[in-house]
Amino acid sequence: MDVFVYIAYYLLAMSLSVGIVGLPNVGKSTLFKALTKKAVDIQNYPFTTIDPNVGVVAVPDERLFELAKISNPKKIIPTIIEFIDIAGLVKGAAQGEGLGNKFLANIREADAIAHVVRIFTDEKITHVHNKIDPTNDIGIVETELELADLQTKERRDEKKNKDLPVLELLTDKKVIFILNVSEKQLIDGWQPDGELLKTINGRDSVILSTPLELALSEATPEEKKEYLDEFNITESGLDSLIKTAYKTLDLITFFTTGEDETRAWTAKKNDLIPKAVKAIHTDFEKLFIRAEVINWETLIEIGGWAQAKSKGLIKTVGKDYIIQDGDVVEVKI
Ligand SMILES: Nc1nc2c(ncn2[C@@H]2O[C@H](COP(=O)(O)OP(=O)(O)OP(=O)(O)O)[C@@H](O)[C@H]2O)c(=O)[nH]1
Ligand SMILES: [Mg+2]
Repeated sequence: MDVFVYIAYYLLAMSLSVGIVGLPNVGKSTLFKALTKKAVDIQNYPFTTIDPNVGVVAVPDERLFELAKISNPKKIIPTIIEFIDIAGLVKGAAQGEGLGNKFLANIREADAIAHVVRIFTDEKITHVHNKIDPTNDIGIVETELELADLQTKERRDEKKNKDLPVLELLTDKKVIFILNVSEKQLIDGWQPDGELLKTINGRDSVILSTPLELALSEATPEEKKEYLDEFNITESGLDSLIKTAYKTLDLITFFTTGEDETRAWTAKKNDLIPKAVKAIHTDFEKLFIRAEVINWETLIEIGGWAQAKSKGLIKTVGKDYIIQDGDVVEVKI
């Protein structure tokens, strides 16, 4: 296998994936296009789009750039998250309607679901049920996922094999609702009404306008600032989506830094350090002896690793240390 393809697959295997689902014509592909437009630096990730429906996106993290100021590394590498553009679901998908099975298989592969809900009105863009009704739309998608889970459970029972592993159910996956509003609704400060809030039921949601996100992803930094001011928002909807995905999936970021590269890595909250540093190198989990750890902010305040060391601010930790968000780590093997 071509070495770059290998690296790209390796990175994908390590990253977390979010599947974009929803009814047809709600803006999933427009969102996906915007996400992949802001794809990670091509130099670090040779194939940002391996499959036309899978895109690798950098996780925005200002701390990475602050940290890099200390060591002036040759490379700054963000951590990544993978998004999958899934075909629109129709009623009956669980029975194989539309792209039924392919659709459900794609969702199974994802760690979390981004459920795009159409809020925008546009007579030119057909709504499958000819009516903007977010609560009804969410209900249709969720019913199909529940039906697919029922089939999974039935198949499991049929086999009457108690040793069969408990299959992961689609409805167990974490969901982030993406409420796709028009640019006008965004300016007007649109917010979900009581009925929609009840449907969302405390789960995470992000309000954004996909055509605006597409424009933002193609804009220069100056233009981006102008857009954000015009729409009276502090960050792009995609940035807040990526950050929300992190929160929804209980993920944290830790860093490694040096002259060569300053890099962000993903770990699960409450991971022990040997497990977390496996992201850096698969052998690190086995070979781990101890690590030196300092919070990123403390490191910046003190001005560098050597200064922190002489002041006794670097902790030496063993295998039982739980990695913390914002840790800067040097692993000893
Ligand atoms: N007015 C308006 N049009 C939008 C918006 N988002 C998407 N569209 C348009 O709606 C059409 C469908 O958008 P897509 O992003 O392809 O929708 P999709 O959810 O991927 O649709 P399927 O793949 O068919 O399930 C396109 O013509 C988009 O330009 C929006 O926020 N406002
Ligand atoms: Mg699409």
